[in-house]
Amino acid sequence: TRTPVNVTVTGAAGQIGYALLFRIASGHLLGADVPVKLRLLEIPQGLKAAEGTAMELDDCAFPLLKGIDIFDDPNQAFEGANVALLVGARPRTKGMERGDLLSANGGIFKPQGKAINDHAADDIKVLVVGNPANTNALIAQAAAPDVPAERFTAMTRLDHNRAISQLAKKTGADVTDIKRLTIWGNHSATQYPDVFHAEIAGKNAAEVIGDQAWLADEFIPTVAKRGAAIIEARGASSAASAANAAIDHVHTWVNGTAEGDWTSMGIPSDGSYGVPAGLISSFPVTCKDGKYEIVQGLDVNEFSRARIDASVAELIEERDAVRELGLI
Ligand code: NAX
Repeated sequence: TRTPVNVTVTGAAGQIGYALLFRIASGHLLGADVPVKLRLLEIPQGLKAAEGTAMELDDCAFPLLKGIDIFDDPNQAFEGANVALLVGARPRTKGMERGDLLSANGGIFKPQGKAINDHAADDIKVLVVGNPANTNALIAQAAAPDVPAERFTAMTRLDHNRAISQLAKKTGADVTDIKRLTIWGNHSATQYPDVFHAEIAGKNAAEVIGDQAWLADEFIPTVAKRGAAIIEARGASSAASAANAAIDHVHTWVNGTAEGDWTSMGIPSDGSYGVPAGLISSFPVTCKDGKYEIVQGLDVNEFSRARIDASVAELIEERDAVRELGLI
């Protein structure tokens, strides 16, 4: 029998946590044959609710779930972690300046990065979901100098999945017919969903759509502002779809991308496509044997270049701001 994989989830009592934990425990994160142990991290006010969720997890009698431990100390929560999902973050509240937001999140992600550095397993893989996800990932990574930098990733898979769904709706294709879509840049309103290399049932997506105005005026803003549209409709931010994307991100990272396809992940840039090295930016990636690689050699047209550059400029500003604050 396999040794259980330790999965640490922060913000476990939040709404994404509630949608996420049951799917991890039922085998969707790593595979239907991989036993897991959950290590939940919350702030003290969240512990009671996390205990309630743990009771419900017990009540599912999931065959793969081999234990649940709950902590309010990151050093304990990340002990032996093989996978860490950093979901808990400080949301922007009314009147909060960007600097305040970044420093509040620095207060969360810097100690968590240090705890990962000091306590996680050697094969630790980190996904940051909590916003601003790319820059929070950068803060955690900077605090973990002994962990290979490429183990810190940020989630743009929800944007990726949203873009696939919008393309399927527009063209009448099945979501499974859409391949090689790319989200570039920051997980924010500046992100760039790129269809120029995407395929719909084997044909170039941009040619199938044939309407650059739809891309610029409908598709890109719909994908980029989907989070706000969900809040408007549900009265709460995306939770189950965000949890689903986190599951997809880690599952793909661990188990690989399909032949001929790729996915989107926020990862430390190696300088590819003119994105300054070290920034955590979204790229097209293939995954194999638990490692990812940036898809190389794509031709970036003018339309795409301007939009990638704008999102990367925002990431540079965020990086400079957290540098200024001494967080990296
Ligand atoms: P909730 O407010 O429901 O839950 C957050 C939980 O985190 C709370 O239970 C809180 O007590 C806990 N928490 C806060 N600080 C913590 C700390 N230092 N250690 C451990 N736990 C801590 O938010 P939820 O809707 O679950 O969203 C979580 C984060 O995901 C937010 O930052 C949100 O902006 C972000 N999102 C990111 C997305 C992405 O695509 N990257 C999409 C969905 C979501 O908006």
